[in-house]
Order: sequence, then C-alpha cells, then structure tokens
Amino acid sequence: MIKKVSHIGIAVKNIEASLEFYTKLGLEVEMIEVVESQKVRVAFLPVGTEVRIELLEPTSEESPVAKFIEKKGEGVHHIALAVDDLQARLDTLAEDGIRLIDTKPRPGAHGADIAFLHPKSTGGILLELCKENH
Ligand code: CMX
Repeated sequence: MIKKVSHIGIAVKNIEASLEFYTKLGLEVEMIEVVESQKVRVAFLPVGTEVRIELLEPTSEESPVAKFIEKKGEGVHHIALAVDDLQARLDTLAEDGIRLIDTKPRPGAHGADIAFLHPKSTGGILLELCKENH
C-alpha cells in the first residue's frame, strides 16, 4: 500500500539562496547531501514528523534537475510516495502498462531506495516511489 507522502521535491538553482525563504517560513534543514549518481545536491526540511520538503540543486549541466530548471524554471519537481514493497509495486505497475523510468529500485537521498514513474503515464507529474530506510 501507499503509506504516505514522503517528500515533495523542489528544483532550485541554489540551496543556500532558497533557504533564505524557507528559514523565514519556519522550516529547518535536517541534512544536506550530494547524490552523485543523480547529479544533485539535496537539502531535507522536515514538515511535521512525517513529510519533508526536498530542495534539489543540480551539480552539473547534465543533471535532470538542471534540464528541468532550464525548461520550466525553479519549482515543484516531483512528489515522492512511501511504500514498503517497492519492487513488487514496480512489477505490478509495469504489468498494468504504466511506464516506469526505473524498473528496479536505486539508491536515493537519505538512505532510501527510490524509483521514478514516467510523467507520460501519470498525467504530467513526476512521481517517485520510495522505501524509506530511516
Ligand atoms: N515533472 C513533470 N514532467 C517532467 C519532469 C518533471 N519533473 N521532468 C521531465 N518531465 C517531462 C518533460 O517535460 C518531457 O515532456 P515532453 O516529452 O512533453 O517534452 C518528458 O517528461 C520527458 O522528459 P525528458 O527529460 O526529455 O526525458 P528523460 O526520460 O530523459 O527524463 C526524468 C525524465 C523525469 C526521468 C528525468 O528528467 C528526471 O527528472 N529524473 C529524476 C531525477 C531526480 O529527481 N533525482 C533526484 C533524486 C533524489 C532523491 O529523491 O533521492
């Protein structure tokens, strides 16, 4: 089952510049890490106890997040939903004809296993399924 919203990914050009607003809003940074395989630097800001905002800063021009910002500007990039049975869920979605970006989970930020569904199959939203391991 889908358990909850894990995080909302927001594409930003520069995490520190964006944090000026988010700290004024009253949110605090839990951690910042580089996910080299995704060419992004990410900051997690808890919203209550269950959900986080994930600021995504590209670390190279080839980063998918850099391409997103170039095309659409800064803003909401993806929504991540937490599941326990990630591989089984991907297999079921594939059988149901949903286009997957990742047919197998891969390591994401915060020690999670993640997989993306293609926006073409979701009505234009980039959806991430993740198995939180913290
Ligand atoms: N939201 C909505 N639509 C999006 C999108 C997004 N974030 N990113 C791309 N698209 C759309 C594109 O506009 C394009 O649409 P059109 O064909 O109508 O122009 C289509 O999806 C394909 O996009 P693309 O970039 O040309 O295609 P790719 O298959 O190369 O890549 C994608 C698509 C979504 C997988 C990739 O751009 C991406 O964003 N991957 C995820 C990267 C990421 O967020 N990593 C951080 C993970 C950190 C963590 O949470 O752990």
